[in-house]
Amino acid sequence: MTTEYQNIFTSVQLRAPAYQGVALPRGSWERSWKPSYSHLLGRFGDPQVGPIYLGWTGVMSLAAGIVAIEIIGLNMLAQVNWSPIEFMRRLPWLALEPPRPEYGLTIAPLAEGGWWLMAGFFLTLSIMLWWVRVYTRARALGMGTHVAWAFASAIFLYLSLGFIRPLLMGNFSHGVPFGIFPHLDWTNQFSIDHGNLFYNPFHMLSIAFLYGSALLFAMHGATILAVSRYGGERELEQITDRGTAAERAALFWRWTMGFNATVESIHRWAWWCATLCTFTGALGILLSGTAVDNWFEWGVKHGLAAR
Ligand code: 07D
Ligand code: 07D
Repeated sequence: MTTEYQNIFTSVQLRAPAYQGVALPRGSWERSWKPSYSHLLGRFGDPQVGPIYLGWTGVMSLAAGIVAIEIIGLNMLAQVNWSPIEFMRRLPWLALEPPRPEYGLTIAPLAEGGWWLMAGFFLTLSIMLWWVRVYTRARALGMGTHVAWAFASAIFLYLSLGFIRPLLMGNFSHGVPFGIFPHLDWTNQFSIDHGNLFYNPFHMLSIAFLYGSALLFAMHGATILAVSRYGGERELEQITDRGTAAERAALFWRWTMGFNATVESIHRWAWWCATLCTFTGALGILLSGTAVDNWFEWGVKHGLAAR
């Protein structure tokens, strides 16, 4: 019996002299961490670990992130009387809540929402600095900044939920609590408060892009794995010379549905689909409670829902 080449689980474990990466522009930091190889990591991705580029924005982002997690964690720990066991046991239900409505957009006392404001500030700082890092690392490598703009779309949703919409509503109490299940309760309550989010057309669009992203990723991942026996995963070569793998992948879809993406366009579809998921989502959130109070009533008015 011959063994078929299957690669849903089989990974290629490359072992070549450790690659340091291209030369960096003047003014850059040295890359740290002597490269090593990990078989375990090689099962998920590239087995070479390191070097890593730290840089100011990376270090500051991590520092701000640690401060945010520290504030959230210590507040949660205080709620369980500083008991580490209770903290672990009740972690999924613990929360650092935003200020109560009477504080509006003012700075609430620490124990009454002030810590939430501070954690939000440091988390946002951390995320923004990480964005700068993503942007500048791409530039330093002479790449496009596509990753940074996709990330910016997710940040736009995060900021809409926790900062921009509360500002528009004139009250920080509209922000999202920091907590695992509490943020789900908040999400559920948001839908109830605005008369069923399903009738928000931007929630619909966001869902379509979310499902679309999953579908595209499944199709693309499967297609490339299916032609990797012909070198299909070597994308650069496949773009400049379609060769047998990309040709087959294209033919498969042309024969299956009459039309096919190209090796290049599939990534454009993926980028738009994923980026628009969070972008349309953010628009839907910003409109809720500001322009439209109740999406079900809005749906009735516009012929989407019947009473
Ligand atoms: C797999 C990449 C890795 C990232 C991971 C998340 C933290 C939070 C903080 C204990 C796909 C790391 C988690 C750092 C720890 C504390 C205080 C990304 C991958 C593994 N949510 N949400 C989750 C966040 C919102 C919703 C899980 C963040 C909105 C629903 C996780 C944000 C709304 C469900 C989580 C955020 C909402 C979840 C898994 C920020 C509407 C789930 C996430 C910063 C969009 C699912 C118990 C995941 C779950 C879930 C994190 C915002 C809805 C804890 C950081 C306010 C309905 N969310 N979420 O895998 O199991 O993402 O919850 O905006 O069912 Mg959420
Ligand atoms: C949260 C972007 C911000 C994250 C950032 C990451 C860290 C951690 C750590 C690396 C996810 C920061 C990361 C800090 C780093 C490590 C370890 C993206 C985020 C910057 N909904 N719904 C959506 C569905 C219902 C509700 C979007 C489905 C109900 C609310 C999505 C259903 C009610 C909101 C979606 C469903 C409700 C949403 C999110 C089905 C609740 C939002 C897209 C089948 C009962 C959000 C316009 C996303 C939105 C949102 C799907 C049902 C409420 C498409 C499939 C009716 C309040 N819902 N939903 O990418 O944009 O999130 O709405 O029932 O705010 Mg919904």
